[in-house]
Parts: sequence; structure tokens; C-alpha cells
Amino acid sequence: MVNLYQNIIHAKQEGQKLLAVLIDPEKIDVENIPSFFKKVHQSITTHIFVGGSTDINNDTEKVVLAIKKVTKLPVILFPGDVKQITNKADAILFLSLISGRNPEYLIEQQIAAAPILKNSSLEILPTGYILIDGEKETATQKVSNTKPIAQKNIELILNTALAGEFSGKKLIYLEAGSGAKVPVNEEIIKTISDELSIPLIIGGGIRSKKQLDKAFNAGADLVVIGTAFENDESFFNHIKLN
Ligand code: 1GP
Repeated sequence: MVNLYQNIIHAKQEGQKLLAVLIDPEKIDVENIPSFFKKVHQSITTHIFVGGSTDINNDTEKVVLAIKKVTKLPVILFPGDVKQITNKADAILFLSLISGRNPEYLIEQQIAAAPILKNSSLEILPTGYILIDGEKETATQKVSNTKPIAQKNIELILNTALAGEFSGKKLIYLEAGSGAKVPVNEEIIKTISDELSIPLIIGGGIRSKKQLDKAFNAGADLVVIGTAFENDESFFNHIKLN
């Protein structure tokens, strides 16, 4: 079986940057998946994330199956709650919302997920998930009932990320929130990536090639983009493979 984490580590060592397209099962029409993936395959996309803060219609498995039919790119679950787990994906970001103090998202959901994951073939990627203020109240903040860390509070962001690494997380994800007005700034990305030994994921509010390059150059190992593709698929034209 492919070890996705080893591939991410290998990419980090080689300085190869990774891009995940985030697909929210509530926002994509399954019929559009084949044409959407034609564009994905012509782009620098390396991973597919599937998830959202909510999945009211329980569409995650249907969407993952439709994606797996048309791509060989690794599909990683990015679940908002335990109900979004499906064995049809390749891996799961096993998230703990370590910027928040809500036990539901620090450990309760993880306990509920444990027996499901024990019997699944999903690769588990323990991830410290840190909400950063993107100047817009996002679904994640509402659903998790937690407050993001202000961008100016770099010390707290850094110490939270380090606490995540020292507790055994394999990835740290700095999240400005889907549709954030302002993405995580370069100073934060640089400070955290310089101090962490594990790979750093950045997402939320990245809508242009310039913002993507800034995040990569500042030290992001993997960038996640969702809204920019949902709003306008022509964004793929800016991130074409050479
Ligand atoms: C959200 O980080 C992801 O969880 C992506 O955010 O939708 O703003 O690209 P956007």
C-alpha cells in the first residue's frame, strides 16, 4: 500500500510543493466530477481533500466513489465530523482542533471515530488543526464553537503548533477558514515552518497564483484550495502543469 505520509515527507525533503484541491460534498454536483477532474489533471494538483464542516445529505461516500472512478490522485478525507468517514478514500486527516478548547473537537469526535478507523484501511494522518483569524466568521468556527487565533499573535500560533508536534501530530494545518477574506500571512507561515520539523499545511482564502506562491515561498509544504475552484474553474488555467 502506498504510504501517503512518507510521500509528503519525501516531497518536503526534496523541496517539492504539494497542492490539494478541496472538494466539499455539499457543494459539488457528482455529474460534474469527470469534467472537473479533466482540469485537475492538467494542473499542478497533487492531492484531493474531501470534506466540509457539515455534510447534511451524507454525500461524502458517493462523492469519494465518483472521484476514485476518474483519478489516481490520492484522496484524503478532511472530515468535519465522524459521520463523514468512508473507507473508500485512501487516507484521513485525523484532526484535533488544538487552537480551540472544545472537548468535542479535541477528543470526543476522535473517540467516536476510533472503532470505525480500527476496522478500515484508511491511512491515518494525525493532524494538529489550528484556526487562524481570516477576518470572516467561517463555518468551522461556528460548528466548532471555537475562536480562531489572531494573526498578530504569532507566539501563540507557534507554541500551539509546537505543542501539536510534541504530542505526536504528524502534520500541522493552519486554517484561515474556507472563504476567508485574508489567508494566513507569510510571516506566520515562515515562523512556524522554520520551527516545526513536521510538514505544514496552509489553507483558507487563497484565491490567486500569487497568494499560492507566497504561501509556498514562505514555507508551506502543502496548500489547500477549495473556494477558488468552486467559484471559477478557470483558476485551473493559472496553475497548469508545464
Ligand atoms: C478550507 O483550507 C480550506 O478548509 C480551503 O479554503 O475554500 O478558502 O480555499 P478555501
